[in-house]
Amino acid sequence: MNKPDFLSIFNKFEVREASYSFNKISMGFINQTYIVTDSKTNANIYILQQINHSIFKNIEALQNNISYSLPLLKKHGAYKSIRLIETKSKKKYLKVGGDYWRVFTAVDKAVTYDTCPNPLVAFEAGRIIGLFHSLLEPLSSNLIIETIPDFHNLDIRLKQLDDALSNTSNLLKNRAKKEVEFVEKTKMVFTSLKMSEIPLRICHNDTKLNNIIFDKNHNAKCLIDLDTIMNGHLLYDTGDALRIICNSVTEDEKDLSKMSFNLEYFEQFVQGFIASGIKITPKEIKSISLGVAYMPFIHGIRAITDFLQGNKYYTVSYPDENLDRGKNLLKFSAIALQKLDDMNAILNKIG
Ligand code: GN1
Ligand code: MG
Repeated sequence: MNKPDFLSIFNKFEVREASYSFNKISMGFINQTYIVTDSKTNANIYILQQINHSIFKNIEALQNNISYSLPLLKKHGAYKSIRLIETKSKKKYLKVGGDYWRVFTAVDKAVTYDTCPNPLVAFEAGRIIGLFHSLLEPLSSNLIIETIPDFHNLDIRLKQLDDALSNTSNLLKNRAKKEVEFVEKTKMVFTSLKMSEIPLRICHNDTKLNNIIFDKNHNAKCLIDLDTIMNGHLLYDTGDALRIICNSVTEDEKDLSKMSFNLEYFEQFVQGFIASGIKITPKEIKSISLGVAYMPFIHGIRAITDFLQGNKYYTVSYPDENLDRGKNLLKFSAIALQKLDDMNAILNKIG
C-alpha cells in the first residue's frame, strides 16, 4: 500500500495552521492511528485516524454514536478537551477513495498502562468506568446504532468459531486443538449469566486498561477509543477492564507461566467503581465476577477464530500472533474461573 498523503488529508479538516509531523502509533489492532505533532513546539496536538471500513461498515453511524456521547461526557474533566474536528465542509469524517479518515484533538500529557502498576490505578480505572456509565445514562439507547452487531455475544462468537473450524485446514485445526477443546468444555459455565435478566445500558465495549488516560499522579482522566460505544451489559466493561487489571502480564505474553491473578486489584477496582456513585442493580453487581472470565473467553475465541481464518480481522505482526493471543486470553479466563469464589466474597460485602 502506498503511504497516504497525510498533509493533504489533514488539511481538509478544520485544523490550526502550523507545520506538523505525522507518526504512526502501533497501538490497536483495528484502525491506523497517527499522532500529529507541532514541529516547532513538539506538542502532540491531534490524532489522525484511518478508520477500518471492513470492520466498521457504517462509518456514519460510528461517528454519530461518538458525537451523541461526547457532549454528555464533556460534563466531566478531561473529556472537555476531546474534540472531534470537522472537515472544512462540515462533515464528521473525510472519505478519500475507499478510505475514511477522522481527526480528534489529542489529550495532553497522557499516561497509559499496559498492565496495572499499583492499587491506585486499579481503583481509578474502576472509578472512571463507573463515571463513564453515569455520564451516558441520560442518553437514549435508541440513538445508538450497533456498529458491530453482537460484538460480545457468546453464542454468535461460538458460531463463528464453528464456521471457521469447518472451513480451515487440518493443520491449523490441530494447532488450535487444545484451545478449541477448552472452549467446548467451558462454554456452559457462562449460561449462568442469564444475560436477558441483566439490564441493557450504553457501554464503551473496549475498556482495556490502555484505553484509560491517567495523569502523572495515577488519577484517571478519561476513556478514549470511543468506536465501540454500543448497547451492552455492565459486565462487558467491568470484565474487559478487569481481565487486564488483574492479569500480571499483557495479552501478548507468550510465557504463560508468568501469568497470575491479582485479587487486591479486583477489590480496588470494585471500590473505585462504587465510589463513582454509579447506580447499578444487584444482578449487575453479581455479574461482575463471571464477567472477568467471560470477556477474555470472548476475546480468546475471536483470536482463535481469526487464526483459523488466516488472520483476516486483526492486524497481526507475525503469523501465529492470533494463536498466541488466544492461548493467553483463554488461560486467563481459566484462572479467573478459579477465582470466582474469592471475587464473589468481595462483591458480597458491597451488596
Ligand atoms: C481491538 O484495535 P483495538 O486494540 O482498539 C478490538 C477489541 C479487543 C482489542 C485487543 C473493534 O481493539 O475488541 O479487545 O483489539 N476491537 C474491535 O484484544 O474488534
Ligand atoms: Mg478499540
